[in-house]
Amino acid sequence: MKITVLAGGVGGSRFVLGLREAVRRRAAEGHGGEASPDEITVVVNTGDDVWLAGVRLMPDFDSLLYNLAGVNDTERGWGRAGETERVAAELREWGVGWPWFTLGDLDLGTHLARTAWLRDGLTPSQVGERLQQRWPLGAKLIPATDTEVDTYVHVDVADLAPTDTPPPAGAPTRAEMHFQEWWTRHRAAVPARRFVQRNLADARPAPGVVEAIAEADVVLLAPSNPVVSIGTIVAVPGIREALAATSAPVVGVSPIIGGKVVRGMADACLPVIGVETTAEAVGRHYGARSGGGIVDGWLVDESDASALPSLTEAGLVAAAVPLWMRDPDTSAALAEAALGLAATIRSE
Ligand code: FO1
Repeated sequence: MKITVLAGGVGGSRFVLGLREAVRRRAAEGHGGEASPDEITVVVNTGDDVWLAGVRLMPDFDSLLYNLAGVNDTERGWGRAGETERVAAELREWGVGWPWFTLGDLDLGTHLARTAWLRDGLTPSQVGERLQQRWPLGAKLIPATDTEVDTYVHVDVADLAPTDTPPPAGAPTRAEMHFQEWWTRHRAAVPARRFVQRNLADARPAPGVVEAIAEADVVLLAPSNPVVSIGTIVAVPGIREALAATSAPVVGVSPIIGGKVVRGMADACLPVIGVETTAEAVGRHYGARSGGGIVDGWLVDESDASALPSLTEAGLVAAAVPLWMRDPDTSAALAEAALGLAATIRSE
């Protein structure tokens, strides 16, 4: 079975690890009777990507790469295990990069390799192919687009530098910063007024992305941030259309449980696009494909089971299952539940 997942970094990594575990268990039990082994393709968000200290970072891609390779730092939730920061200390002395953003030595190895290959003329997706050859990941990673569609956050100057002296007449009231500064320096605490993706109009799906969606047997939306991870993937011209057109059932997993974000800062992003921080509101936001949306199925946590009738009314095939991913077993169970809902939809 060909399974294609749209995913961001942190929530996405856990879900994809669970999906890989579920696929491995199915293989051990004989693929559920199917001849061909299951294949996982992950379409990865590139909105978090940033140029910093002269190197190109692709945080969500690297999160998935490191997690699937088993070399990720499990405490911090990003970067490499066993990391050191000798170069980062020097960069701080030189005043290069961001003092609040740590580029570890091992991690810099990845960014230097990526930047060297980009300077040799490779595209980001070709760079990604080379990077993932180093470890047997059990899944294929493709960046959503080869165009640099970095997410920028618009904030009010007044929120950024609170002062009681009124700004000089004509001074700008809005400031724009890269998503990574908003997230790592300000911890999303400065109210975002708008998210803007650079070069979006010129962007096209990276090679293999449309095929991965069109030829899939199942398409899954990981429980990633609906605005700055899933939203930024679907905004790439051609990807929403591919989701609408695929014959595969499309099943999404809510990143919100009981009105709270599972991890990350979806609650700082959803209000910006006028969506309530609830499992139901996000499901409606994605919308049923039968009504022009992007999903057929929607998984919510058991604690949100009361939303099922209205989600069904909105045209979604909804189910309530345990959504917390605490370990490989619970993550694999969630992935199985998503595959199970897809099978139900396909059989309807
Ligand atoms: N997140 C932080 O909170 N602080 C950091 O210093 C930091 C450094 C960093 C370096 C490379 C990288 O790939 C990711 C890094 N992250 C850091 C995490 C990053 O902000 C997240 O992975 C996502 O981009 C946001 O979901």
